[in-house]
Amino acid sequence: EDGYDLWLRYRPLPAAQAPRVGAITVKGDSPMLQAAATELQRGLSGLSGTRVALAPTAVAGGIVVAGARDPAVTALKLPTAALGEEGYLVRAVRLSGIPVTLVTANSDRGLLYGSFALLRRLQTGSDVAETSAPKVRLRLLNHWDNLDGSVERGYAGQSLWDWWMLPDFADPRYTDYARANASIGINGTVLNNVNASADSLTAPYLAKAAALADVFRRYGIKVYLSVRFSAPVEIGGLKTADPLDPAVAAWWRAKTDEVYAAIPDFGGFLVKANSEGQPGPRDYQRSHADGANMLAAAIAPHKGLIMWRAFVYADDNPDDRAKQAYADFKPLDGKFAANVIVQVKNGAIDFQPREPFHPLFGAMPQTPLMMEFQITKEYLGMATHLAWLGPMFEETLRSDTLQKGKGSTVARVVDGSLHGHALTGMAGVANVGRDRDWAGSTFNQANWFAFGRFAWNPAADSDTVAGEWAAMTFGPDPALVDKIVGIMAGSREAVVDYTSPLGLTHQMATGHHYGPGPWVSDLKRPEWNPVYYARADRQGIGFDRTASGSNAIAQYAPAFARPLADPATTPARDLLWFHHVPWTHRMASGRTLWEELVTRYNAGVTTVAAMRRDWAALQPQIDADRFAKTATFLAVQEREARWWRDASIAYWMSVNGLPLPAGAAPPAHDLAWYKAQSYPRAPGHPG
Ligand code: BDP
Repeated sequence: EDGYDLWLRYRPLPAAQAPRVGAITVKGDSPMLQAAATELQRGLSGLSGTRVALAPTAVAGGIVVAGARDPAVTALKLPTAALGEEGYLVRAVRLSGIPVTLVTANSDRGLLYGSFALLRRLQTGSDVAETSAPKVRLRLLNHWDNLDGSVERGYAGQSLWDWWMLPDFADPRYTDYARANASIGINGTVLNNVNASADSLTAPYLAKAAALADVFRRYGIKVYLSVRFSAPVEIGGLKTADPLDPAVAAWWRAKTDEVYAAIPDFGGFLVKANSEGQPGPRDYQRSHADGANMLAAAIAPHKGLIMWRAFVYADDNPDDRAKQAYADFKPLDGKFAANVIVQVKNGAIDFQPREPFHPLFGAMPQTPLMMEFQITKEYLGMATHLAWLGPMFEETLRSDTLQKGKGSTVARVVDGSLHGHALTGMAGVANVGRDRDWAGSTFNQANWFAFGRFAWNPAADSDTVAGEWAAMTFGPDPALVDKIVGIMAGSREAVVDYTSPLGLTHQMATGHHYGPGPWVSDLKRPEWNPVYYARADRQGIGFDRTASGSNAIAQYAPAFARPLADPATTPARDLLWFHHVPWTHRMASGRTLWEELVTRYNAGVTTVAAMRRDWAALQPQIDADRFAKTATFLAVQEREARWWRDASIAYWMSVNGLPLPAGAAPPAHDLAWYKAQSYPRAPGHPG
């Protein structure tokens, strides 16, 4: 058990639960249906412990995969219209008189998803009946993979894509990657880093991307590329990339035609422009809409899409970093072409362990917005720390923007229902690489799984998703699943607590973002420094985003902003995100802010220690390799949670001059020791 099989392990179920399947009948032989048949055979044979045969016609007690237009299925008058293009229905029926489990859908893709759903239901010991359709149209992984094989913010080894050997050799692993994605409904993948090299648009690299598309197609996965805005200059020989220059537009039209000649079902382009040094339309005094619309016009004849990122903050803009994306994009509402979707990170800064939802959600009613979550744990302990992100996805998606009254949740912005958009999407920055276990740790696999489940249904429930994953990954024993879900449930909150409690943010060390660095103040741009975010001095701590400060709260709906104007009505978890308060500020708990802060740091450490104990108790029930690796990682995490806590407390004491609250353990070392820690060649860090 090295984790390679992910949640598609298909180990024999206990006799009482093992499926007894007559045979599998798949009506149709498209490549996608062949993929469904192969998966069902593999899964059912594994779960039942005996080889299950494929049969041309339905047998009693068998499984039948058949489209909704199949006459035998039509005769059943099932509610298939509501399934749309990608949904499925799984149900026990009598098909032409024969009792079978039917998987039906309006498309081959729906049948593939239904087949995976049936397997999931069996793996989790659930009743097989299920009807489901995705609420979001684009469910995409974003790979931050470079053409040299490195992965920006990747902690699971080199890129999966062997660009050197492509297009000739398609590693069998690409198929397993596609299977895993299809099993959770992911229907597209952006192959390369948003900090893109123009080379990915040259003929040799398009041929390589086409070879990947050929593998992914039968799993319903479309290929997309990140593009560099200045590509017309870098690989096209033009003097400018000005989006309003006709020669530039013509170059992109020709390039797009070339892309579609290589990949007829290509999905579209993802663009990071005028952000962190990337080129973009602002270089030519044009707006983000000018840039996006020029690309949109080039790709529209092919029915392709432009995903334009809103992750922008400028080095010459002295305003609060948290306000800058809204300031740039809100005025462009209604100005984007119909095939543009604006991709917005979950929070306004940058994938921190906790951020309030991004103020753009709900604020651009005329523009489709897609969610961007980070699955790879850049700021949450990289590969080693166990941080289950389900609660983070859930917290953001359930946040009520109040933009159209109560119930205007971020989930309803993302699924398009709030403002009536059909173009909807969710992107997750991938956490996979060439490590045998794909994600660097067993529990990181859960975050990939969760992303797919939440993209399918933004109203999903974190504990339920954790339970599914745990049953599929470790076996369906309910007692075991409960314990694993228990370990996962509080893990992200623990990371928040030991790194950045009570709304603190961006407190990590420079560059690689691993380990504590609250003292860092010497970086070129003010908003790259942790001290910019904490604003701590002898009197108090926190970033004033009310009217007396940056007034970032005014970017939210008035009803949402109102309670945030006052520390007393601001949720404790976001206090220092919105307010600068005295160390002596009295919290609802009765403790002073300083006491509360130290309490939270400690709570983070205590939770990790408990997770570690709970995991140790599961040893008899978990296979040796996966048990041992997780146990080791939890030991690392406990050590590093203490390090984060102690370094942070030592630093705050140097700033506030206060004694340690009664009962708190003093830091293990002095501040100088923490400041002196180095991180030789930490992974995932560009440059
Ligand atoms: C930040 C990462 C950086 C990415 C950037 C982005 O540190 O490596 O390039 O986000 O999303 O979180 O573009």
